[in-house]
Amino acid sequence: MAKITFISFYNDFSVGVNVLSRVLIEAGHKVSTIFFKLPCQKEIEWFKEEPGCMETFSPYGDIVGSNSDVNKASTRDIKILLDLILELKTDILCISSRSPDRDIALLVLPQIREIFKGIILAGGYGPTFDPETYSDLVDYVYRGEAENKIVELISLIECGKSIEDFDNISYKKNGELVVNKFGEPEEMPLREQLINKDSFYIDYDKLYTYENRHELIRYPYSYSIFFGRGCINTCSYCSAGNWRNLYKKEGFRIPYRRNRQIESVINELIKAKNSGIIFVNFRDEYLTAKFEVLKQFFHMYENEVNIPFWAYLVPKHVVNDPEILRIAVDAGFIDTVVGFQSGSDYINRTFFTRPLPNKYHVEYAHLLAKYKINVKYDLITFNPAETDEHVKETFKLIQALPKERAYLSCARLFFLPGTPASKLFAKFKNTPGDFERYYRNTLLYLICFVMSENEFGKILNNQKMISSWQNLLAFYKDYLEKRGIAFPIGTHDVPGSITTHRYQRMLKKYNYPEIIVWGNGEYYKEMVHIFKGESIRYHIDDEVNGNGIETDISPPEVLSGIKEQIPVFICSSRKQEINTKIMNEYSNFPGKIIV
Ligand code: B12
Ligand code: SF4
Repeated sequence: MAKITFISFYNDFSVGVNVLSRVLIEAGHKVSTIFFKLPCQKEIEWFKEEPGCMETFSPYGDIVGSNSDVNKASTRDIKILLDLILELKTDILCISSRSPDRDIALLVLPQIREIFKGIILAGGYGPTFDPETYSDLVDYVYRGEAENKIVELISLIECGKSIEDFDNISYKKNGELVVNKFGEPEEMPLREQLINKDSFYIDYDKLYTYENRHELIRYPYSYSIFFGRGCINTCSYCSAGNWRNLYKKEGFRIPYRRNRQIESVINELIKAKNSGIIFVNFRDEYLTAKFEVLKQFFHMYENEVNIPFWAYLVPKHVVNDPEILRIAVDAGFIDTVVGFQSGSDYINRTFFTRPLPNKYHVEYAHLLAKYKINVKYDLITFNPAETDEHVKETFKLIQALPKERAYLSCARLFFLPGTPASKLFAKFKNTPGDFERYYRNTLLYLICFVMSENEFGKILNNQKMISSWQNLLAFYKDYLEKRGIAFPIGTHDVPGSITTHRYQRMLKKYNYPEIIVWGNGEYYKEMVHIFKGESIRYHIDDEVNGNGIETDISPPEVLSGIKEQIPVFICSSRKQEINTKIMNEYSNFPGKIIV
């Protein structure tokens, strides 16, 4: 049995590490995980000439940097990390990282190398696409998927045998990079994850354990999962969509999608639900399968999981068959992203290798609006291939989008290694002198989003305004403030954001003969109207000075006496706590708890 420690950078959760941890623990190893630095986004004053991580724009117009560009590891952070590695008595260290983690890897790995005498392995997107850099920093790089290889790999290392001939391994020998061939990938990757309580989080000079991670992590009640792996597109700037091409170069044809068995996904989610999770993120490139399979999955999800979820659906599939969307919404679909990237179909086709015309995405956006889905529209700015005409096409696109429950998210074009984008854009030269123009265009997109066509036309005719990003930014901020415009994020914290309309839909669909409502505070007051006309067996308000509603029974021991399948609707800012309380204290309660 080996003592293995994973290190993941700028993450608070890693499906890859969780999957590998399960496989290793089932094989008898002891596994710990260290999340070194958490995901971080901060406003910055100006663009970096060469950002190490993606730069984006807040919907309020500010420039936002991320991760190592804005929250570098301090000397104290690193000291805590080194001490922890030694304290855990690690035998084998497994680094899991992405390309933008390069800076932190270059900073931290040499220091780890000095104090840690065991074998260091590195895997994930970063080392897979850049074995050259990583093989100088660690003993061995593992490229590609590892769930069917990791146990054998670790046991060879444990027995002191060489892994130099092992498939997918890269390393430096006499200064030369050795890159081994790939082994057969799994037909059905992404096994069930293990949520490892032996996890540590280091950020802002402090160490947190799994138990007190809530102090650091904003949404510890959400769960990330994959229904399957693989994208049906291959956008030029994306590593996930080009994963299949990586395998193709190695002689393996993997299908566009490799979906897990429905039962395995549902079982994993039921376990997550029973542990108190109240939000699910499907991290699939697209949550997609044959319609019949997807339909069956959403039905099972609705019946057995029924937690609101975030996912990407395939716009064209939904437009061709809107029934998919209806079933997804019934299951709990409440939030998503629609990627437009450019308003020009030509730019999307030629430079982003995204062949689907925008009209499908616009139609999809209208369908989403019909179902009150929260949505973020993605655009890529700083695109040197775009002319003024393409920028105008983007204005037109923005004007055609539904605006309710939506916001515009602009990101600066960013080249990831292993993706074709850098070649496609190679002939263009961007200089810092261009940054002001790009920023002005981005601000105009944001302004266009909140204005009528008429109003926006006037802005475009105002030369003084549009020739200065400072003027545009000041005008935009003032415009938002005067009109009280704020942009929505789908969260349990605000009733109208994901809960009110979802509950309304369920009440209508199921027409329950009786319900129980557990609600308190302002949260409940805001949504009480939806229960008008319902037959409510009990109103539960367990706040000592509950200012929400009249209380029939308090405290809610009443639940323990109920034998019928009567649903409980939780309308409270303490949703997670109440949900956990019902599960722990009234575990025999037969009804559904609807979060
Ligand atoms: C979820 C996710 C996130 C989450 C991560 C936390 C979480 N909750 O899981 C969040 C939202 C934080 C995130 C952030 C970012 N992400 Co992200 N993210 C993803 C996503 C959608 C899933 C990752 C995943 O779980 N994959 C599935 C697992 C099983 O795969 P895996 O991690 O690669 O692990 C497998 C192998 O790589 C290998 N492996 C992995 N680690 C190790 C270690 C060892 C030792 C070994 C042997 C093997 C091994 O085995 C695993 C099992 O097969 C991917 C896209 C995708 N579909 O993969 C993008 C992706 C990983 N993200 C990406 C990027 C760039 C980012 C950012 C860093 C962008 C930025 N701003 O710079 C940001 C961080 C910014 C921020 N502040 O939020 C890129 C990475 C590309 C690259 N070349 O590195 C991806 C691929 C998307 C893309 N555009 O192509 N992300
Ligand atoms: S659709 Fe999304 S996940 Fe798929 S290749 Fe394009 S950007 Fe990547």
